[in-house]
Amino acid sequence: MKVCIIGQGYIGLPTAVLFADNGCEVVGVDINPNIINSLNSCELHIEEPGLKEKLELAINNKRYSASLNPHKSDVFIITVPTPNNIEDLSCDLSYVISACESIIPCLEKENIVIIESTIAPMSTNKIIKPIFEKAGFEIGKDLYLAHCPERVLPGKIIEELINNDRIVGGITPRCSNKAAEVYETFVKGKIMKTEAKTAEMSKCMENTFRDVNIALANELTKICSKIGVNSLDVIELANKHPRVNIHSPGPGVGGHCLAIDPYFIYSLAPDEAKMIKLARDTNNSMPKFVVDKTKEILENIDGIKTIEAPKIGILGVAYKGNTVDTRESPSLICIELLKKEGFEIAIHDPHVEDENYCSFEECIKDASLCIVLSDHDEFKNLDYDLMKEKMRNPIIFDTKNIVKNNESKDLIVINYGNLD
Ligand code: SAJ
Repeated sequence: MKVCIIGQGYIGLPTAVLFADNGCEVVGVDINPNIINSLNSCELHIEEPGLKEKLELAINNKRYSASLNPHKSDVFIITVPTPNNIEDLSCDLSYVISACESIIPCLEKENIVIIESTIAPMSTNKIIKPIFEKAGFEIGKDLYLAHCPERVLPGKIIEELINNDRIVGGITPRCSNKAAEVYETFVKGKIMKTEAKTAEMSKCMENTFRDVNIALANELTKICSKIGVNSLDVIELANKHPRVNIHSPGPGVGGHCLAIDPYFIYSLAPDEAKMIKLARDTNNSMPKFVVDKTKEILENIDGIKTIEAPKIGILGVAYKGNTVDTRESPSLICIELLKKEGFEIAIHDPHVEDENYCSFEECIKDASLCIVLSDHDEFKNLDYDLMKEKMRNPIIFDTKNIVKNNESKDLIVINYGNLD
């Protein structure tokens, strides 16, 4: 089977190498020439366990190549980003639309087109289907179109692509059957067939469910910090109940999924989607909460008023642990707010390269406080001795609850459990 995958990011690239790994001839297409050049030289632009080895194998076996243009294939899979439209936060389909238009010259009868990008409910029927009809195809008769949302967690993408159950939403039942056969190539989970609009809503709702649950944990933390209860203990104990699963509070919700997709539903029915919007607002309020708590912590340090602009060391800008991805990262908003408050800011992230970021040692040097904002493995066991030696005031504010309990009285670790 020949497979052409448009978009070689977090989803498109791992999907491409898995098809190649299972005997398919794969072309990975991207509009970014730098990505194409690096992929053809076997270099990754994203960080994902197990991906590099699979890419090397696919290139050596001549089953994978990257290209700026689509090639004739049996199957076309679209994995491009879908941001929010600025005005109303609805789903911006412009990358999906241009990806669909780009494959039209390569399309032949009996081809299968699959949209994996997360899209608002009704998009496949109302916007994507007409693009192919205009090009002369009859969907379900001579071209098969389906929405099959990706559902994998960055950091576990390869494992989850293979083992997760898969939703396949065809425009017609025949479209669903054709798309299901494609995924049978490597998917070990169940392949569940449905309509395109049901698949679209299911995917948006999965991410909304997680966002709402994180908002509940964040709200709990705010309440507990106000009345003097340890919110982390509350979560640990409440989660011992067999039907309770309170999520983890943090500095906010980032990434290209949870911070974006709930708005796709909200913009379609703003009067009804009240809880969904409130959860977004609550999670968006967390960077300000972090900054307010930072100010309170600093106010309690002796002699802090004599420093004009106290230095704060920021540990982590990635939206979550062990990734290079900073899209929608709450850490970036915390940094902006802290700068506006007049603090001197130094930033360190062992995964994210940026000329403005510095080494761990430089970051902590003379700092009155270090704030952990990403749950990278490197931050779980920090060099406490170095911190005690280099920091002006050895205090860590751990917003991700990952810093190991520190026995030493000379270094203070504050997390969401002991904020009061
Ligand atoms: N977060 C919390 N508390 C938690 C869990 C996460 O604050 O208890 C934060 C993270 O730090 C991060 C954000 O939420 O900033 C999102 O991280 P995540 O690990 O929850 O999810 P993503 O965005 O990396 O991946 C999600 C997944 N969706 C669900 O788990 C329902 C993944 O399965 C989807 O495929 C992916 O979105 C996507 O592409 O849509």
